Amino acid sequence: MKILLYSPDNGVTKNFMPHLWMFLLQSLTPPGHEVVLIDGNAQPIDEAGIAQYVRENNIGLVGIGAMTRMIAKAYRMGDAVRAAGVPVVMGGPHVTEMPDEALGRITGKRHADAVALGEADETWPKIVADAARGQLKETYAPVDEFGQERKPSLQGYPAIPWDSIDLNQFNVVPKFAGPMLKRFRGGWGTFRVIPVESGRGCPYGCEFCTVTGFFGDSIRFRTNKSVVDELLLLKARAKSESGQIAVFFIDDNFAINPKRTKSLLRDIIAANAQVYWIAQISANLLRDEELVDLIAASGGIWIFIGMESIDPTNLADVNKGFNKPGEYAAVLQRLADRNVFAITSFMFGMDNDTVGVAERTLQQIRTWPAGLPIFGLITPLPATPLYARLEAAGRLTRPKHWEEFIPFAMAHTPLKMTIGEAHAEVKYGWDHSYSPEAIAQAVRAFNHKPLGYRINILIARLCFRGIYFPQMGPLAWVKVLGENAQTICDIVKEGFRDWFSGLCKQPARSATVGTSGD
Ligand code: B12
Ligand code: SF4
Repeated sequence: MKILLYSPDNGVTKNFMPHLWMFLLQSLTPPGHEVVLIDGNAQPIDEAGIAQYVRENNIGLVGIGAMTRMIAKAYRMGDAVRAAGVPVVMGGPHVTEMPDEALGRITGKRHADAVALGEADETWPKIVADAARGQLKETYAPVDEFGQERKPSLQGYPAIPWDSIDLNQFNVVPKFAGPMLKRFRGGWGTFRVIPVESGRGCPYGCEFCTVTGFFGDSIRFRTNKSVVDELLLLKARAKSESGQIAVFFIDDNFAINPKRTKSLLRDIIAANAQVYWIAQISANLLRDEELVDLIAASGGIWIFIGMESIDPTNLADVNKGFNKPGEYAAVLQRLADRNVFAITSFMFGMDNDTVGVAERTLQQIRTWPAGLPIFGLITPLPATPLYARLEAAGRLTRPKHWEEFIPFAMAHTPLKMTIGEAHAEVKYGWDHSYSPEAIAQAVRAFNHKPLGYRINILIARLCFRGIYFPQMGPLAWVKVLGENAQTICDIVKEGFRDWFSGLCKQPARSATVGTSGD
């Protein structure tokens, strides 16, 4: 049987990396079946296109996975595939929380023949076998022989064949620049961000987060060896292409068990498996100096920190009181001292937020080492405690906000400001962090460091800008590059100066970002 796995785009932002679930399920597919992947972020496709694709390619089963914000598109694509006579199975966080919606038990409009609830590592082979026999069941749940929920162990995690997977669609380096950049600083002919998971689960139970409910508070890890082997494979591939690979450790909270994280990082270093890497770690776990040392030594360059708010009352309200705003500066400095920088994520529209929250937050941010601040609105995702609380209080203004995804739009009324005011705060945050002046200032903050750091922050800021400001087509990019021309020119001039002086000297390994091995 030929199987298509499809991940929809959200039509607004572009993902910079592929979705892991597609490669994971592909690797877990029993022999005898062929699996093809379409990620809508890289290969945009519409309803007519997918219907034509499944017909022309003799597809026997389509698997669709989506987060809440992509679910409306996922349903439309599922409808088109089913109308073409091909069965659809859906999985991922949204349909796990709302299986009846996908199966048409609420509205009568059915979008999927089957739904895979929760983690599908063990149910996927069964789904494929049932589909091949034409006997798909409606729901597949990860349960043991006694019907008790069973979270898959990650000890037998499959080897994802990253060395042979076609990753052309996820190359961030424009085609025209590739051949020239192949020779730049150890090879930048390609640059890709690849998702790798080292473990699953986070027990913290923040009120707005689906992770604790979905992956459970049972934390599970892959063996250090399987993670290290995966990194070595990726590193070898990057080298063979004269390119670069950065790994995004997509664990919910990469250092949730600091002892284990440290042992993994030590093994990465011992195996010379360092690549540039990014991970999500909560601020409280970054108090540990030894952990931060190992992060830097093993290739960590960006750490995503869910700061959420600088107001302890807000944090307590959403069960994230373990975040201590008073220590944010020290945490970020500890990272910056080791040349590791932070993506700091904030949510506005929280219950204790009032007008001016964005400026108050920016005042704090300006005192921290420069990084990548991002701003969003607190969003009631289905099946979260936040959703239940707001529903009970009658505060949901768009209880089914996912039926029509609107970026950066509240779905409930904040307590101390209006919805419009909350939207304005988010805009203020982005405007003042990603204007050409703000970008230039962030780049200047790295003036005392080697050029690699300035290139890193410039590219990252230009890309992250696109999370809020429409930046989808080439024209939008031309505009952004034009607006930031001065900063870009300064960096390019300095790069050429470095390059020429490098030509005159004995070749030496230049101090670029992080500690990626070679
Ligand atoms: C990496 C990641 C991202 C990446 C992008 C995704 C990517 N390219 O990988 C980035 C950083 C860009 C991102 C952004 C956002 N993310 Co995110 N992200 C994650 C994260 C940490 C890991 C995803 C992952 O790969 N997991 C590992 C894989 C193996 O798990 P999985 O995807 O769930 O797949 C398993 C099952 O669900 C199932 N499955 C999944 N799909 C399918 C399909 C079929 C057919 C079948 C059978 C089974 C199946 O099988 C898999 C194996 O068990 C998750 C949290 C988490 N741990 O999952 C949040 C998560 C998915 N993100 C979330 C959110 C809310 C967001 C944002 C909206 C945040 C924001 N406010 O901006 C944005 C939206 C991005 C967008 N595209 O519009 C929520 C989604 C909740 C929901 N109900 O939708 C999650 C769950 C985290 C949370 N805090 O609750 N995210
Ligand atoms: S620490 Fe992060 S992953 Fe864990 S529950 Fe809170 S928001 Fe979710």
